[in-house]
Amino acid sequence: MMRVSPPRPITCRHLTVAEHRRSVGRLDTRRGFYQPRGKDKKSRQLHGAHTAHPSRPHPLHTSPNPTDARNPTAMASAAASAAPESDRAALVKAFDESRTGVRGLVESGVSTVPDLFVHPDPYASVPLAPPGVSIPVVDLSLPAPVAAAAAAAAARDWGFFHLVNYEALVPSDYPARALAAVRAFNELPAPERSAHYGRAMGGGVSYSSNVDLYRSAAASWRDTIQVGFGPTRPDTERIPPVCRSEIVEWEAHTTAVARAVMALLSEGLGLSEAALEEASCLEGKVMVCHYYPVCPEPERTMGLVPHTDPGVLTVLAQDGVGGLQVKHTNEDGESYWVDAKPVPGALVINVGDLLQIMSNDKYMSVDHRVVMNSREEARVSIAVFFNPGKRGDSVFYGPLPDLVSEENPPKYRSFTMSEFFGAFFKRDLASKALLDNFKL
Ligand SMILES: O=C(O)CCC(=O)C(=O)O
Repeated sequence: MMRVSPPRPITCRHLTVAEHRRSVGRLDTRRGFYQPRGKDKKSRQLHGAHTAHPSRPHPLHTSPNPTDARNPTAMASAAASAAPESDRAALVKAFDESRTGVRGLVESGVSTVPDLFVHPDPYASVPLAPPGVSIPVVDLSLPAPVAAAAAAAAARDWGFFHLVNYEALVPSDYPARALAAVRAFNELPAPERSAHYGRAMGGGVSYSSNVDLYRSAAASWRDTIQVGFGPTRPDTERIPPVCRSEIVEWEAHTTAVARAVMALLSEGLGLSEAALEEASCLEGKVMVCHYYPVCPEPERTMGLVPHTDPGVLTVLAQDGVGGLQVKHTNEDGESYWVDAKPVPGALVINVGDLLQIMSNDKYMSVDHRVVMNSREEARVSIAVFFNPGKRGDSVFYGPLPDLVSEENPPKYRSFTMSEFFGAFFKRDLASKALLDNFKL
């Protein structure tokens, strides 16, 4: 299953000096975003958010009046910028009913971030990492015991790592083909996209903006195709044709990668390499294909708010634009956000809440977020969340029995998957403490 080559001494990669300089430059730029801004709310409402982009005519701008009822995207964009706070629910609805997502707002020519999407001081809470800090790298071509030790250390200390040299498991044109196909869908003309828009997971597939749009305090700058691949298979005909075969193929390839990573992480816990797979952790899977459109004011919104993933393991492919950040707490107890800078050919792997529970806190599920950092290029990422597939009222999950003893008592009670996901869906993405529901 894994290609074996002579051990290489380094499994954790740190930034080069040139990369440090570049990242420091970027961090400074981003800090500069906190500087006082020329435009106050009123002037934005008067001049900014529904100004048509003069150099980019768009089919949605056929109406000279942006509130023309035949032009729902322009209506949503005008409403999103001009109505008072108390009308937020109506704005959310108008935006959702435009059926073209954040990409539709950009197409309509917004020149500022509409109030619906404004996050209060989005980048101020935790500092950015000092130069030289980067997430670990695990090399799948190393001998299994070496790779397992590296994966276990990364899962314990970071909850995140880059996975490299997995090519034995994935055709060479992936994940690039899948990322390009998702981009192609999101860059179709609005009427073609909107034909697929909807929040219901009909046949296990949906395309919408912000899964938690109606629950969150502020919307985020992204649109998402979501496909539930297991335990029930989706009706793949519902996946938009322009990215259908690539999405279906990528699911098979990520499953192969997840199997290999779960084997390493099982070994890292001192269990048999099949332990997590035998607990059905490869059988439940949801793929989310995110599109983060270009943003006129990246400093005022977020791509994805800080959150942990609820499941066992996430396999993420990202293009070269960047924006994913991981919260890390160092040995001195200092926390900061670390850029998970795109590494060519690498996948990002992270531990979810369920794996933290199953490992009895040996592995950590950590906060991560996506910052908007590009006014020029839209970002695409595809995450596949792996969860236990065996469900039902008599199937319980909790710390794996082989990992608990009198000296190492369970830190969590056991629960069914319906209880677990019930707790997850009650909260908005940003709220913490899913784990607290199950702590002993
Ligand atoms: O787009 C990304 O890089 C992260 C996606 C993610 O964290 C999520 O979907 O939960």
